[in-house]
Amino acid sequence: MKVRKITLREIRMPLVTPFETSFGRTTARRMLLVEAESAGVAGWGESVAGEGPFYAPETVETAWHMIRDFIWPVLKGRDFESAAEVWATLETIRGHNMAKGAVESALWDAEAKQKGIPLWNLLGGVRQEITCGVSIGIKESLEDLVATVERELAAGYQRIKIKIKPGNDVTPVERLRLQFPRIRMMVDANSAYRLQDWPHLKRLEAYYLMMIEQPLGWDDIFSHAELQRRLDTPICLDECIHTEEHARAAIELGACRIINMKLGRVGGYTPARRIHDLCLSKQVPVWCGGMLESGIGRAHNIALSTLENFSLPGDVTASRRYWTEDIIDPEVVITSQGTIRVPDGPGIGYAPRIKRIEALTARKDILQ
Ligand code: OSB
Ligand code: MG
Repeated sequence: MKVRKITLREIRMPLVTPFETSFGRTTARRMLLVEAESAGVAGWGESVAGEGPFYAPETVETAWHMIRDFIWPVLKGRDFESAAEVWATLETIRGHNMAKGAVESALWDAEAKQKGIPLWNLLGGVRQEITCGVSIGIKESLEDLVATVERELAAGYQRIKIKIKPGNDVTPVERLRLQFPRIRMMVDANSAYRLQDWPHLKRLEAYYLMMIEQPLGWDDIFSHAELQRRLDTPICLDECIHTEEHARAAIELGACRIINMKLGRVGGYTPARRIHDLCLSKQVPVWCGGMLESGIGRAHNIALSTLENFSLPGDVTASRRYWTEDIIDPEVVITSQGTIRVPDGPGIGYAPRIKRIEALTARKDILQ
């Protein structure tokens, strides 16, 4: 597969409701979409880089720069046997996984479309229905939080994750546990605590959490190992895992017992599958995280979630939780059982709504 042309678009979409984490509040998303053309077929990818460097170092702006000035020059004119070869050719570029992941995933979509098969199939997925949980941002009040959880449970979602930060942790967790004694529940701190906070984090253990996601420093695997030794609740790492080497270090050091997988954070399907296989061999479950994606990124998360070791509900949810109108057709919907049925069509299996995408486009660049 020769990559003839890449179209970059930055689109802007307001969120249905603001999303607050320990690192900030998001009211609208700017996202970079990649349309990669190969043999007359268009593959689509989405960079999950944020507006600012607050979850990870990359931003929309750095991803744009990397794709235009470094990734495209490497890919231009190359002829690949398959998308599985793309990631290795980008290895000379250090880091910038979200930029790489956007392009790499678009080429996987293109390859699946060329072969006329669903992307999940090309990836080696094993299921056609994935289980879903929700990630709930920090709320103004406990009443608001309880009402939100009630609504998500009524919609069918199988597990509830709430964002926490110092000063807003034990109280909401206790309140939810009292109200919902039997639900599957977890928390995500997005690196808001230090190791010396461990006695405070230990108080969360009274509430039967499935896991505590990324409590400590975004790049601090070692301290998570220290913390995991002091906790019975499994730690799940998100921000810390950017490479297969990080995953290996985290598992061997005992820094986590579960890994949150994000295509963008690790740089595409090739590294994601390697980390997946490593975790499978070490009996470490993985689940698919989310980054407030548009339908394009959502579709990729659905395909990724079909791999064997995605054995816990992910943060992959219906389009309408975030967008009044998504950019794919059909939109992502969940069943009353809290699952998403994986589409059967070629590639990602959802059609980009080109007119709507163009209407939302704030800037565009064609690389050829
Ligand atoms: O830490 O998982 C995270 C959103 C933005 C940045 C980081 C995270 C999140 C979420 C939202 O938790 C997951 C979703 O897309 O629903
Ligand atoms: Mg997280």
